[in-house]
Amino acid sequence: MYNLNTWNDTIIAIATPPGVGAIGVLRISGEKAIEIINDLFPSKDLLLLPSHTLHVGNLVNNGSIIDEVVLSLFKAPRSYTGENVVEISCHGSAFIQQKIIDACIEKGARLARPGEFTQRAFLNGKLDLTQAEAVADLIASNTEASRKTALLNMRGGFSNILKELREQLLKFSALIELELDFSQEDVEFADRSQLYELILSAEKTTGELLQSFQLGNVIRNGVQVAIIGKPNAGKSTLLNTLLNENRAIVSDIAGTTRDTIEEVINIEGILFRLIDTAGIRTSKDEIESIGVEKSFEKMRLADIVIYLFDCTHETVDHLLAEQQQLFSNSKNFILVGNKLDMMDADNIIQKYEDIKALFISAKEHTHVNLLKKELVDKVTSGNLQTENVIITNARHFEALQKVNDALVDIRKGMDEKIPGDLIALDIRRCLHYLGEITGQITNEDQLDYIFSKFCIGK
Ligand SMILES: Nc1nc2c(ncn2[C@@H]2O[C@H](COP(=O)(O)OP(=O)(O)OP(=O)(O)O)[C@@H](O)[C@H]2O)c(=O)[nH]1
Ligand SMILES: [Mg+2]
Repeated sequence: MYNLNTWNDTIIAIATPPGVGAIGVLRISGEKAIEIINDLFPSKDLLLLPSHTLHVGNLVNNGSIIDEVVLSLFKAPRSYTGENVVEISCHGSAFIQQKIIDACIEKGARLARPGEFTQRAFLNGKLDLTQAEAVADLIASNTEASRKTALLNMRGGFSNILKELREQLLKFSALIELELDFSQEDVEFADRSQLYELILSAEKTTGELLQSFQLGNVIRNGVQVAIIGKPNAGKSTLLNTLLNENRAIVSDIAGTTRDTIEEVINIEGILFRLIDTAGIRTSKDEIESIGVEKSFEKMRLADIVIYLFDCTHETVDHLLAEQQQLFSNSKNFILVGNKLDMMDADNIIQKYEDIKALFISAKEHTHVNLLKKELVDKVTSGNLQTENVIITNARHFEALQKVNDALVDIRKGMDEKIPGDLIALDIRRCLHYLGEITGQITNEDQLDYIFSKFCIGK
């Protein structure tokens, strides 16, 4: 449980990952941070030295040298947390790092809780809540797209949009509330048509942000792609080719893959979760039948389905029937003919002129790049603009939905010409949810929850 009364303590934690490295970095933050390190650093008086400077020397406790270190000095309020901060770069042994922590605790610091540095940055107004959350996303980012989105939000991309919206709504709510004081005189300070315009444009902004969540989710969690088809179509071969490794067993025995196999690849900065499945057929083999059931299950859950067929065997009629039955109203379905290397190109064009499919050779890697491009296009519909603000956080999504509902209520209320005091109520509701996103309105449980998901040292 976070207790705000303890945020005057000076806290310390290892900032680098656990284990042995060439260098380990510890971070200490709080009112006494510089004093505590100064006590352990005999060669200079840090209290007299300017902020944003580096110092090499020995850390010494009870007369014995712990390590030779480099100190980075940040004096309040010009630091990540807004407090006095010293970063200690020491040799990367876990033992040395622990000795430094012990020495600092002896001098009055305590161990930091997960996310406590970032929480302090938030409490000291260095970051708003969406920016603090973006810090956690940035640390967790594993693709170009997730890095870009998190970085943009950490720099305040999302919060700037919300801030602007909030300021405009505040202005109008102030005017409407002023009217209420003059209710006898029947005046309107708040220009109704301007307010109406504002609400419309705010609805548009929140609508776009809400829509971006789907893409945001994909950027954060990856896109599920199920590879489906009859036995021996070459599904496992395709998985291996996309991964560039022999992950799945390939053989000419129909029914080789019985369980689903999942692997992750990164294409143009987007994370795809590929799922190779058991070939679809009716089988007497109990285990294989369970595998086929699982294939259907994965197909239902997938964001994108690749239906792979063997173009040396498959008939157009069967494909059309399959498409009708399985994918009649799915946009995210890619029909792919495999074993192109076994067929003459003209033959293929003739044979399959009635269907829209991509032809590849999984074994020879032919046109696999086209398939990759198709996957990316499906996700982005041709325009993944990670320069735009994208919502990746379910908490923001939920609160924005409430903001959007409140905006709709304001607009409907105005259409029905309801009294100003009722409009003011809806505006306040809208402001409340906006404030919840950025952290201007928070409760302690919510903060606990958000920061407890960080790692220690951040
Ligand atoms: N010529 C040719 N053979 C291929 C190609 N792709 C796969 N094969 C062969 O087709 C056979 C079946 O390949 P798999 O990848 O095991 O097929 P699968 O769809 O995973 O089959 P199940 O796991 O049984 O459902 C193997 O002998 C592969 O070498 C291709 O592009 N060209
Ligand atoms: Mg297989």
